[in-house]
Formats: sequence, C-alpha cells, structure tokens
Amino acid sequence: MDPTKPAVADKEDDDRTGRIARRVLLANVGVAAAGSLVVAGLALTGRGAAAYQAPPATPGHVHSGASPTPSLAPGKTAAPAATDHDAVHKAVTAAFPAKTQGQGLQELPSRVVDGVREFDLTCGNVRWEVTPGQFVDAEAYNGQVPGPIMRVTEGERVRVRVMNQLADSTAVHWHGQRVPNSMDGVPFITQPPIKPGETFTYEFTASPFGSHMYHSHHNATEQVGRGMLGPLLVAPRDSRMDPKYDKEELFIFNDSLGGLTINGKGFPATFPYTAKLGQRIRFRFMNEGTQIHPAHLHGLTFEVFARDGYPLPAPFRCDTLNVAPGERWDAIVVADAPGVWAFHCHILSHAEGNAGMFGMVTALIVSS
Ligand SMILES: [Cu+2]
Repeated sequence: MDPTKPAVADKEDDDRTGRIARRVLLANVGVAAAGSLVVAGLALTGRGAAAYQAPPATPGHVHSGASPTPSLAPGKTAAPAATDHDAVHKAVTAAFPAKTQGQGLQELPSRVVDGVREFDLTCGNVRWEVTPGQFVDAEAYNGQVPGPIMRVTEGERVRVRVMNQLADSTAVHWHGQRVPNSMDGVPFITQPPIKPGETFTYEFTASPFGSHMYHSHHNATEQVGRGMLGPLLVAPRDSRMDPKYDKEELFIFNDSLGGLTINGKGFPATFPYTAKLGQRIRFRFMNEGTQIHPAHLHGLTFEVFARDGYPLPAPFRCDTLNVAPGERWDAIVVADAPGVWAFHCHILSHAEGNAGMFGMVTALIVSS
C-alpha cells in the first residue's frame, strides 16, 4: 500500500463487510506510527500544508512564553518566532494520529436463527487508552469504546443477549427504537436490573430506520460516561430512503469519565477520516455525553438530511452542527476540496488549549 495515499473503501465494501474501511484506516494508522499520516496527507496538497503552518505573530497576539518585542515599529508585524508555546502545539499536532491500544466501533457479528437476527453483548471492565499513555477504567461492551456497531434492517426481528460481567448491575436501552415497553431497558420501570453474572435477552422489531444508539440506562452517568454506549444502525427497508453516498463514517462524542473523545479517543489519538476528491461521505453524528458539542468541519460543507434517524423535510447546509446529548444527526459531506481539513468540537475548551489541540479534534483528509 502506498502510505501517502489514504485508501478508501467504497460503499459496496462498507455494505458487504463494513470492516474493510476500518481495517484500511487501521493500516494507515499503523503506517502513521512510523511516520505521520498528517505529514503524508500534507504532502498531497499545498493547500493542506498551509492549513497547518503556524500563523505569523500579529500585534496584540500574545504567546505565553514569548519574549516581548517592544522595538517593533507600528504597523510592522513580528517574524514567526519559534517559541516554546509553538513548539508544544507543533509536537502534539505532529503526533496525530497517535497510536493507542484498543479500537471501538468494530462490526458486531450476528447470526440469523429462525428469521431472527441475534447478537451477543458482554458488559465488562477494560483499561482503555484514550490518548497515548493515558488509560482510564472503562466499562464497555465487548471490550470496545464505543461499543461494536450493530447493523440491522428496518422491520427485522432482533434478539440481543446481554451478559453482565461488571461488578455492578446494568441494563441496555435501545435509544431511538420503538420497542415494546418491556424491552426498553430502564431498571425498576420496565425490568429488573441485570445483576452481575446474569444474562438478559432483549427482543424487538427494528424500527424506525436511521442512526440510533444503545447504551446503559442504569447508573448511566457513570456507565455511559465510562464507555457503555454504541451505535445501532438501522438500514431502511427501501434503500431509496437514504441519499446516495460512497462511504459512511461514525462520529460519536463522549465527554465525561473517559475524557473528551470522538469515537473513544482524544486528540492526537483520534482517527482521521479520509476520502478521495469528489466522494460523498455520510457522517452519522451521535452525542453520548453530558454536554452539547458543535461539530465544525473546516473547508467543506455539511448537507444535513436526518435528525434522530428521521429524514428532514428538506436537507439544510451548515458547517457547524450542534449535537446535543442523545441526538443523532446525519449529514453528507462532498469531499470537493483536497487537503487536511480540521474537524473539531467548536467549544474551544474541548479542543485547544495552552498545550495545543486535545480532546475533540480530528481531521478529514481529502486526497486528489
Ligand atoms: Cu465539545
């Protein structure tokens, strides 16, 4: 594989195995560990490179650690100075995408038994590496943060066996699905808690279609905050209900006990998204955290077409999309400009500080 060309799986691949795109991305990240995918991406285009060069210092722009330059004549600007502040920012950005142990959002295998699609979820403790060397005590489905991707089709009968290997009770809520009340997963309202060592089997008919989620609804601040969440993707029975796209990506915010994360990782360990020039990418935004996170993509445009799985009366365009806790938004991005485009939460304290970028920051790398 040419490490300077982020490989992209097409939609057919995604539909067939889903894992291909992730594997390709992982391969790139592996390559990046030796060099840097960003550097490789930057080499693709001068425009991208410009986006990541430190801006020249301007009057009134104070760098902490920079020595004052009182001799400057009015109207003149200082030459870029290699201050400690710049060096720290540069180092953390150069480390992107940093390699960490563990990857969430792997495709969850299923089997069809007598017309019912069956899945197994195991709730357990795991040490999760959020950024290089920073481990948290996570609670996770199948050892992944976020949990594995469950794919079903609208109208399909679904059965999920949930085994609890945590030290605490739990329950699973199917967020966005019109399930029978007894399957809604809220302890003491619709079911007893699933105690440590117990197994509970959920069964429902998948509906409505769209981008949905599953998560703990027991001690949820703690359990979801520590990682007990995942995507439940319900394909429409009639594929014409979805817009056309070449590839799909998940973008899941979480913000408490596991840190400020996108898909379970904090910058510089977040995964970059990749696309070839002209491709249409479907992003599924989800917020499993406790605060609103405005997703902001540089240089390109969101065409937002669904909220909480429901198609909008008409798509709207924006570049900053508020995603509130519990919400899902679906948007198409047409990758019509090459470069490494920053892609981050625009609550700045979730994205960049004195030590450079951190937390909810990634990039969309468009190769020509
Ligand atoms: Cu945020």
